[in-house]
Amino acid sequence: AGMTVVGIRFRDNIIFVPEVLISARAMKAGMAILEPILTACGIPPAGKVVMGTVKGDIHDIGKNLVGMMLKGAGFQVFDLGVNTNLAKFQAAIDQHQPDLVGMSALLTTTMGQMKVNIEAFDKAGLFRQMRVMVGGAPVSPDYAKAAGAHGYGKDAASAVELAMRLLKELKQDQSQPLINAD
Ligand code: B1M
Repeated sequence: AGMTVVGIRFRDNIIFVPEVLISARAMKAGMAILEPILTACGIPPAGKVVMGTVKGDIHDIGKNLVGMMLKGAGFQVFDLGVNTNLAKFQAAIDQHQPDLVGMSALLTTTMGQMKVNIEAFDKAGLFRQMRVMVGGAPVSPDYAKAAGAHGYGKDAASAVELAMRLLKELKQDQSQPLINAD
């Protein structure tokens, strides 16, 4: 709940990156104490997210903020780090079976990698089991749509709202029976 307040204040330009990083550090310290207790209680996470900065790109401040906020909202986050190629995303999807995959890009020269990855996920038939969200300074809602993403996050707070919405839509879709095209 505290990180939700931080996210909203950051979105509204009341606080800035240093304050968010300090809050994230405090949350991490708190989570280190709470995590073993929560695990022992068997409380399931809100959802699972695999995320990374795309191939060729080493910017990670924004991605880390988004990851922190998602953790604060109860998601289990598998962070693949920076310069993440398609094979690494695919291996993590195989291993963790996430509900959501999040991709971040800060360069106009690397954002195209999002489309390449999304097309590969689609080709592999992964959209029955997961949704894709994208973000980063050069990414726009129009680009996200053209790349085939299910959603675009402008900042860390909207990324959490988006993740909640995509998770809800995914669960609704999964509860519908598959229609046989034959
Ligand atoms: Co670089 N860099 N940089 N850089 N850098 C930019 C992005 C740039 C705009 C600076 C400029 O020229 N004005 C420019 C890109 C130009 C372009 O593509 N059009 C640029 C460049 C050119 C480069 C290099 C190529 C420079 C060089 O070597 N010649 C090089 C690239 C290296 C590479 O990646 N291969 C490079 C390197 C670096 C540093 C390593 C020095 C450092 C990164 C350190 C790090 O990340 N650990 C760095 C930095 C810090 C920046 C700027 C100054 C700041 C980026 C940042 O962290 N912003 C940036 C200029 C700028 O943006 N003013 C710049 C703060 C962060 C909180 O915001 O990342 O946008 P942001 O994340 C936001 C949202 O976008 C959103 O939520 C976040 C939180 O609100 N969001 C998501 C992000 N990911 C999301 C994912 C989601 C949802 C929302 O769902 C999954």
